Amino acid sequence: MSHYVAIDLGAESGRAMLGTLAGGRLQLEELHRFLNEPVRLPNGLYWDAFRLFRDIREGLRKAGRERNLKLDGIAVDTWGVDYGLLDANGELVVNPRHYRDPRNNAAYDAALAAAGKENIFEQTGLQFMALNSLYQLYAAKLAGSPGLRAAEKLLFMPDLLSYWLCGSKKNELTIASTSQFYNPTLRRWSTELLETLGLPTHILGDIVPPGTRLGSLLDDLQDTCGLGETPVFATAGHDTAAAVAAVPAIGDRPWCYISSGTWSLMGVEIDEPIVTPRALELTLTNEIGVEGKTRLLKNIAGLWLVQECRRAWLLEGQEYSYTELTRLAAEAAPFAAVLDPDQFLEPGHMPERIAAYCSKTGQNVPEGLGGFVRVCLESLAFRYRQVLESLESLVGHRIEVIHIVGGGSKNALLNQFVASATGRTVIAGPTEATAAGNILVQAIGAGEVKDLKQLREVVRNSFELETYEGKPDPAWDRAYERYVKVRGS
Ligand code: LFR
Repeated sequence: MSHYVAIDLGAESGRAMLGTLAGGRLQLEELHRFLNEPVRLPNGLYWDAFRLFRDIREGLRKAGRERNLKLDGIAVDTWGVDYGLLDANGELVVNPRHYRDPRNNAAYDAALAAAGKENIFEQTGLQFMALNSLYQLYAAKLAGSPGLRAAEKLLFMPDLLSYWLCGSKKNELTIASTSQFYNPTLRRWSTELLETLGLPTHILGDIVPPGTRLGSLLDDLQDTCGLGETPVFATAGHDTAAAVAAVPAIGDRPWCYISSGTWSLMGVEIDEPIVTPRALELTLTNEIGVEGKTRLLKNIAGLWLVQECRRAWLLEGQEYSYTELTRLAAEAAPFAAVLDPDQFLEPGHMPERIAAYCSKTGQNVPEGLGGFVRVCLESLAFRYRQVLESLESLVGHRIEVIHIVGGGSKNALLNQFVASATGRTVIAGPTEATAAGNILVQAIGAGEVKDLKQLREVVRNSFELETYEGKPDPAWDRAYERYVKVRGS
C-alpha cells in the first residue's frame, strides 16, 4: 500500500488530498481544504502565494503529525498561466498576479499588434486569451516592471510551490504549454516569439515531463510536518492536464472530455498538435498532456457564471449553496433566454450583467435566482454542443461519448442538459479527476503505475460513474438555433 499527497489548487479553493493506492485501486481522502482568495491591491489583482504555501504546509502537517503517515510522494497542480518571478538568489521579486487582472487586456492588444496573430498561433498553437502568460509578461514589460528586469527565473504556480517544497526550480511541461510561449510542434520554448516582443528568454528554465522526481521535501518542512525523507514530484502541474489524464475512457467509441469546474475545458486527446488556419479560426488550443499527448481543447467560461451569481447574491445577504441553486434551476422554466457564457469572463455584478445582456439581445430577463442559474446551465450546454461540432470538424470524425470530469460533473441537471443538447452519451465522473490524475502521475514517476493506459484502468476501478443517454430533442434543437443566432456563429 502506498500513500501520496496531491496539492490541488483551484481558483476558488485548494485541497491537500491523500491518495492511497492498493491492489490497483485508488482511494482519496481530503486532508485539508482552504480558501484561495485573490487579493486586490491598488495596482492589480494578485494571488496570496504565501498564504497558499502556509495551507499546503498545514495539509502536509496533517498527513505527518496527525495521521502518522509516511508518504511516497507529494506533488502540486494548479490552474494554468500564472507565474512568479525569482531573482538570482531565489527571492520572489514578482508575486503571481491573478489571470483576471484587468491590465492584461491592453497588453493583449499591443502584443497582437507587435507580433501578429497568425505568427503567434503558428509558434504556439494556443488559443487567444488575454490571460495567457505571454500577455501578462508583456503587460509587466509595458509597465516598466523593475521585478521583470531583476528576474532570473520564471516559475509557474505549481513550479513555484514545488520549489518552496523541495528547492528545485524546474518548469513542468503541461503547465509550460499553457503559457503561449511554448512551441508544441517543436516541443521547446518559443524563444523567437519572446524575442520579437522584447521579452527576456533567460528566465525560462529546463522543462521536465510530468512524473519527474524534483527532489526531496526540505529538512525544515520534514520537521514541522512530521514527515521523513519524502519525494516531491512534478505531476501534470496544470490541473486540466491532470484531470484529462484521469478521464476513464475505454473502448473504441471516439470520446471527448469536459473538465468541469470554474472553467469548462472541452477537448480531445490527440497524438500531435493541430496548428492550422482552421484551428486558429475555431480558436482551439493545443496544450500538452501526460505521455506527450496533445490536449486539443477550448476554454469555456464554465460554472464561473453560477459562482459569480452566487457571490453577488451572497453580498446582498441571500445565501444559497450550489445544490440549492441547482434545485431552483431545475424548477425554473426552460429556455427563458440564451447567452454566450464567454462574454462574462470578468468578475463582479454577474446577475446584473446577465440581465443587461438579455435586454440588449431582445430577450426576457430571467425570473428569480433559479431562472438565472437555469439560463447559465442551458447556455453552457449549448456552448458545449457548438464546441463539439468544432472539434469534430477539426479531427474529421464524429465524437460519440462526452466524459465530464471534475467538480462540475456532480451537477446532474447540467449533465442531463448536455446529453439533451448534444444527443450524445454523457459519462459523468470522477469528480476528483484532478486529484486522481495528480496522484497517479506521481505513481507513474515512482514506477508503481506503468503508463497512461494503466492509469485510466486504475481510475475506472476506483470511482463510480453515471451515464446519461442523449436522444434527439426538438425543443433543445430549436433553442440551440436561437442560441447560435444570439451568439453569432
Ligand atoms: C482550469 C484552468 C484552465 C486554464 C484556466 C486559467 O482550472 O487551469 O485550463 O485555462 O484555469 O488558468
